[in-house]
Amino acid sequence: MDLNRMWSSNRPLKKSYDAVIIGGGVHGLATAYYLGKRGVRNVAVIEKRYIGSGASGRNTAIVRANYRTSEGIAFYAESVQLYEALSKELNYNVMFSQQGHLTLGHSDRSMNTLRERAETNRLMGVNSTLVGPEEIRRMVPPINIDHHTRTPILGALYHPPGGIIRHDAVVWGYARGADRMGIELHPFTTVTDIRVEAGAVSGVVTDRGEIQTRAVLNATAGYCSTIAKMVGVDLPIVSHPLQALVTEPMKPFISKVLVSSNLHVYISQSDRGEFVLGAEIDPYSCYSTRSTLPFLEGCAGHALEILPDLHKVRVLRQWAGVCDMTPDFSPIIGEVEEVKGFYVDVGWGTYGFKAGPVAGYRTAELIATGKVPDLIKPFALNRFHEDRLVGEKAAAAVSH
Ligand code: PYC
Repeated sequence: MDLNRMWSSNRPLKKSYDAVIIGGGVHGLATAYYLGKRGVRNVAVIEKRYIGSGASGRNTAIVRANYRTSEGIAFYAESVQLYEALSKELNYNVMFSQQGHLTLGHSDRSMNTLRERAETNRLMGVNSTLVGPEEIRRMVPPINIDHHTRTPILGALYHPPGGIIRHDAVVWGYARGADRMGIELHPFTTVTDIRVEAGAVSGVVTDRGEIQTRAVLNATAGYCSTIAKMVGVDLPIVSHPLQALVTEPMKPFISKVLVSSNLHVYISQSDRGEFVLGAEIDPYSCYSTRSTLPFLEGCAGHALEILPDLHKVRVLRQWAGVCDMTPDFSPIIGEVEEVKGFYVDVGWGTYGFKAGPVAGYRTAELIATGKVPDLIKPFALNRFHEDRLVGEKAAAAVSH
């Protein structure tokens, strides 16, 4: 009997698949799931560790679509729509709590940026408005709107559809859904090389044997450059740690996601009552996922400027993940021009989890049909050679 209740385990690797997905996080699993729904089911998902062990299990589970560029807004808006329907789609409760998302501005400069985002969001049909300090306090009574602080709150970008989700449930739901369609999940399997013949992918070498395939998707986070190098492709990516922490659980205290565009801190309260906090990426590039005391001090200090009543709440746990940053703070999605059959869904910086459904849905469409969906065209790798950047830095408030 298979003791793993969610999906089949310990399957042998087959000699060939129609597609091999490297990375068993939300992006790889969502792509597998939507490939399955399109009838492409001879697919293997290869994951180096356990399912959901990378960025998918390390993020702070914020979902929103209030980006800056028309390309980014359209893309994330579809992701929010897919998230809204996901519990029903997967028949698995992903606990999407659309409680609303406030990006606080503490300077004229940041208020101008938030105003520009509100306008562009509305033009693209995404619900975002600017609100003032009194309205913010009505929504979040414990917030400190005192004007005499170092970083007074001048206003906020309010995005009602934004919220938080149970990130493990999303991963498990997609994994279970893919498994039920016959797609194979292979955790604890390491890809050591990718075979290329006459400019096209021909196979994948793993520590459990070699597989033939004509389609490989690099859906990894943290190590996407290492995988891309296996086919001779250099990605314009620098990896940085991103840290987070969770406190002991409290009674319901805030019912909105709070993000500060100047202090680079974000705070939400989970359904269990814990406060989940994070900060900007660490200022150095490395692959370490060790937690640090300076992060704890800085993040707690910034959070207390916004919510002083948290001062006696105890921190339970810290953790970190690795974020792949691109020069324009947008992802890289599509088939790589130089190597036929090599697809990437990478460069997700600090904004990957919220994009899992749309990235999976559209990447599956690309692999299954060979046609590039309009929504992912702007994120092709060649934009860096063609001067077509999609600048999202101002809307990725924690990636500076
Ligand atoms: O982009 O909303 C975001 C985010 C929150 C935490 C990390 N990134």
